[in-house]
Amino acid sequence: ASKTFVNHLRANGPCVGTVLTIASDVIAYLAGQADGDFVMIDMEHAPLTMDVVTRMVHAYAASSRGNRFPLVRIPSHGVEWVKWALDSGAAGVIVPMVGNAAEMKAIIDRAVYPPGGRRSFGPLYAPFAHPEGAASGMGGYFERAKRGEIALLPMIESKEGLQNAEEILSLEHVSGVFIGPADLRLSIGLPPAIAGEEPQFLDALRRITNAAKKHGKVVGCMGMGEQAAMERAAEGMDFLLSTFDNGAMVTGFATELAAARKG
Ligand code: 3PY
Ligand code: MG
Repeated sequence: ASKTFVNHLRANGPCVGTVLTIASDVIAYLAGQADGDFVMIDMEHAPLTMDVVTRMVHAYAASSRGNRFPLVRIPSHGVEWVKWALDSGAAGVIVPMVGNAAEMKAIIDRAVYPPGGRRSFGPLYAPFAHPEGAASGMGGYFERAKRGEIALLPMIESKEGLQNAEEILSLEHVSGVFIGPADLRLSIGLPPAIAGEEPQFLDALRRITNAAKKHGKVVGCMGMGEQAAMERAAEGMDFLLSTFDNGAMVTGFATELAAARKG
């Protein structure tokens, strides 16, 4: 099987990854040296420009030698975001707040080359995200895209999305789902948090996970810390976001300073 995010999850899941929020290709490169499976470069809740995101995709791909998967979370469904994020050569795109199949079909249109959709061709920067580099050319990228190797991951994180999870996940070209626990909780009347024990929250997670499994799609969520990661994995999730760049830096500094002070 080829090196795609979905194949990697199938062979190695549950997998863990890092949220990158700092506008830095250096940090993306360093993240690739750690033993994670993927990163989510977050344009939704961090003010990253597509220029730095493109360089972050390339830096992570280079330092992980193409064996790990740079995903980009775009800020909205707009065609510019979908196009630029994919044209970076990212292994996949995560699309926030997908509520129903009609919205998902519009996103598929933007993300998939004809005949499946209407994505425009011109992935000038995509070859730099692959170990063969620019020498692989845009044609190599087109073949990869045609084989369905680029993950398209809608987020289900609202009451509406929950109700329509089955129809969203049944669509061709949808690789799986990424659950946004904080927004999902807000939408069902709970305080925002990335984990919780309320029965209605756990039931919502179960319903989305079951919808994904039923349609043979992968499912992921935030899973910060050992306990949350273990719980989500036990619920059948395939990929978990378990660290943030900013939090990891504070923890790293604090741990080393505390050790030095003791020494
Ligand atoms: C949410 O929890 O709503 C998210 O989008 C997680 O990144
Ligand atoms: Mg969210």
